[in-house]
Amino acid sequence: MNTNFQAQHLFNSSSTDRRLGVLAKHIDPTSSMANTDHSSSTAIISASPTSHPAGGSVFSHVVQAPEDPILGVTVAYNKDPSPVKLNLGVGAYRTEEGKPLVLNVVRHAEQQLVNDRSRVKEYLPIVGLADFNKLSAKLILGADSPAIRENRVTTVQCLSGTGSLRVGGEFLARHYHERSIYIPLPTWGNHPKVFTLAGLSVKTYRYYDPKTRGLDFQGLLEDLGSAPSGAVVLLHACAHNPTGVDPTPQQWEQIRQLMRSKALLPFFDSAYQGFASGSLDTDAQSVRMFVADGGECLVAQSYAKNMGLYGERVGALSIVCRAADVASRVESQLKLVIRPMYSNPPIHGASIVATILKDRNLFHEWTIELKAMAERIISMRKQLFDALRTRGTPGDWSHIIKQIGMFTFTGLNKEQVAFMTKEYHIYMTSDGRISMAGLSSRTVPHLADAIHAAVTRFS
Ligand code: PLA
Repeated sequence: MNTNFQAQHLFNSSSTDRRLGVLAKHIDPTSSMANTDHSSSTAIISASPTSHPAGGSVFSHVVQAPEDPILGVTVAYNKDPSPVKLNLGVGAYRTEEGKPLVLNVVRHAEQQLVNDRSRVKEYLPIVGLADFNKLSAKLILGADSPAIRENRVTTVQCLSGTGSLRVGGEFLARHYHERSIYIPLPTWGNHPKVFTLAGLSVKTYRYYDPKTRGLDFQGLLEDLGSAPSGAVVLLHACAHNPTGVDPTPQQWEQIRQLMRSKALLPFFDSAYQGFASGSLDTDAQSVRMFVADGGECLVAQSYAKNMGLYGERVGALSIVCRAADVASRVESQLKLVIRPMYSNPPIHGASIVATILKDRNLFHEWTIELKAMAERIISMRKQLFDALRTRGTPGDWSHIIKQIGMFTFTGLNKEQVAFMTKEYHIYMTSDGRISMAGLSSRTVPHLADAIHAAVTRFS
C-alpha cells in the first residue's frame, strides 16, 4: 500500500483541513446546492489553535459551526412552540395524520426476528450480512441480471445511502485512476462534502434550468462531453433531489451513450427506489440500462425512504465489474476501506430488509405499502397545485404536479422561505425545496396560504 496514503489518513487533522479547503473552493455560494455550507467550511478552516488557551480549554479556539442546511431545519422546527408549525425540510415520510410511519411489513419482519431464538448479536463480517447483500443487488439490478449471474458484482452492506456513497468514494480515491467526480447542479447538499472528504475532486455538471423548471439537457450533454475521459459521474437513479426532475428513458439512453463513448464511470445514488413511480422495477431502469451494456458502474442504495428504515441506517454499495475475478479483488479492497472506518455494519436493519426481500408474501406486502406512500405524495402534489390555483396565486405552478419523488423544488427564493417560516411557521430548506411527504390534506391550505402571501409580497 502507498505510504503517503497511510500517512495522510493517520494524521488526518491536516488532511481534513486540506480537503475542506478544496471543498470551499468548489462550492459556489450563489448556487442553491451550497446553501450555507460555504460559511461552515470557511469557519472550520479559519480556526487555528493557540498555544495559550483562553479559559483553560485546549478547545477554546473552536468556533461555533452552523447547523446542517437540511437536518438543521428540524432543529429549528423543534424549537418553535407554534401549534401550526409544519416541517417540510428533511425528506421523511409522514402519514395523513402527520405521524412518522413504521411499515406493517417491517413490524412483521421484526416480530419474526424477535421470535427466532437462534438469532444472535454477533459481529457481522466486514462486508455485512450475506443474504442482505445478494438480495439488495437483485433488487436494484433485477433478479435476472447477467452481471449477478456471472458473479461480476460485489455488494457490501453500508450505513445507509450516505455510508455507501462514502465507502464508494474512498474506494475510488484509492484505486481509480481519475479523481474527478462530476455531480449535478444542484444536488443533495451532502454530496460535495461526502466526496471531497473521501478524497475526490468535486466538479459540477449542469442539470436544472430554473427558467423552464426542467432538465437542462443540452447543458448536461455539453458538460459531460467536456469532462476528462474516465471521470466519475454521480447520477441520481430516480427522483432527483432536490429538483424532482428526471431524464426521460430516451434522454437516459443518450446520457449512457455519451458516457460510455468517453469512458465516464457512472456512480448511481439510489435513495428513492419505488418512491418515484411506486414501482421498484421502473425506478431502477436507469441503473439497469447501464448494467445491460456490460460496462462497469457503482450503485449506492438506501432503504431509509422506501422501507421507512431511516434511523436503522441500512444501505448497500454495489460495484459492477467486467469480470468475476476483478469483482472479488475489488471486494477485498472494500474491506480495507470499511474495517478502519467502522469495522463492520449493524445487524438489525439489514436483517429486517433480508427477511422482507427473501419472503414472497412479505415482499408483496412491502410493494403495496410502498405504492401507497408514493401515491399519497402524488395526491399531495395535486392538492397543493389545486389550492394555489383556487387562490389565484401568481405564477405557473404546474411543476408541482410534473416533478417526481419526495420533493417539490418550488422556485421560492430565500426571502420568501424566510417569510414563510417567520409568519407561518413553515420550515423548509432555504433553496425552496419542500418535502411533499411531510404534507397532509389538513396542512395543504396552510401551506398554500403561506406560498400565496410570500409570492404576492415578494414578487
Ligand atoms: N442520497 C440522496 C439523493 C438523498 O436525498 C439522501 C437523503 C441520501 C443519499 C442519504 O440518505 P441515507 O443516508 O439516510 O440513506 N436525503 C434526505 C435526508 C432525505 C438527509 O439530508 O440526510 C434529505 O432530506 O435530503
